[in-house]
Amino acid sequence: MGFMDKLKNKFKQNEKTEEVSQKYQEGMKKTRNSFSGKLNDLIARYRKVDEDFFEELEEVLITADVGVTTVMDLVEELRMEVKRQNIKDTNGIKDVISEKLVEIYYGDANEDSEKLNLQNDGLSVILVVGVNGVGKTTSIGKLAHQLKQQGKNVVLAAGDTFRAGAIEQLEIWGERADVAVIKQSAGSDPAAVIFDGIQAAKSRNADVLICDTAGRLQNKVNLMNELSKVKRVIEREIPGAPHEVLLVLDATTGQNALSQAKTFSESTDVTGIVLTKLDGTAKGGIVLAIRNELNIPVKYVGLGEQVGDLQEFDANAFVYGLFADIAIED
Ligand SMILES: Nc1nc2c(ncn2[C@@H]2O[C@H](COP(=O)(O)OP(=O)(O)O)[C@@H](O)[C@H]2O)c(=O)[nH]1
Ligand SMILES: [Mg+2]
Repeated sequence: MGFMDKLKNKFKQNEKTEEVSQKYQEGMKKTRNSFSGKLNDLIARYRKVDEDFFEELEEVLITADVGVTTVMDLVEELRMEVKRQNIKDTNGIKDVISEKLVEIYYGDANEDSEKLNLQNDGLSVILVVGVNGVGKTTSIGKLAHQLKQQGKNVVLAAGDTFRAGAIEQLEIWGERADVAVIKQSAGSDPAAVIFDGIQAAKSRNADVLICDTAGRLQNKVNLMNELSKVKRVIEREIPGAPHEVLLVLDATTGQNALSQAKTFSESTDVTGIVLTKLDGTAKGGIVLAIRNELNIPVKYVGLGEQVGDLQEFDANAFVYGLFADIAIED
């Protein structure tokens, strides 16, 4: 049985994973159409797996934003695997590619590395950072909704006091998810809002506090200082917190997202990535580049604008979403 069939069976085994796999297939339509189209074309033209095939494959992967370093690693692995399995024609190659993509995603990490790090007991604090417009507030809203549905007591802190309408936007999500939103007036000190949020979360015996922040990149030094201050307040109030610092990146910005990740991780300990708008790009390979080149796990992906479109990242569902049409053809 090929790798894609194995994945399909795995999803079929329980309704929940089948549903998740469906979400990925829909959300990754653009990437799949572009990537699979090119790959099919390559396979049809070459038939034989040779050095020219690998070179063109490298190009296809780089066009999908997989990232040069990751592509080199991947194709090297493929060369060895093809030799090991004595694969001569391009027919069997898709299964090998999909399997290697999953392998290269996880590297030495285990499959639980994407799970949100929440305390079993007491308050967990999640700090959400990222530049303007990447989808921080939206993702916080979606996440709050999911956690609430899991029976958790959630509080949100409106730490973006800078952007016009940011507080109201978070309040709308708060109403939708039926969770409390702690705020001050626009322009106030974000660290003071987060401080209030912590006190409110404590007095309400909340399980999770999610902190929104501003993301003006025009003044990088200021932004990083502000985030450090917010983080210090959290650390001081709750030992061991924040339990997660989630960096939100917009998948449609491609390699730019990668450089944002570098900037942020230089000044804050980013514990996980939320990669939004995967549905809006044909270059979803960026997930692999982020994981492999930054060594930060992608914890969530945004596959659309609806509440249910924020999904825990799952490399198997991702790769299946990338190849699903091909697998059905086969
Ligand atoms: N298609 C799509 N749009 C998204 C996704 N996540 C966020 N958005 C949209 O991106 C825009 C900016 O989001 P917002 O949460 O305000 O970004 P923030 O400035 O980082 O807080 C909004 O119009 C969102 O609806 C996603 O996964 N898919
Ligand atoms: Mg916002």
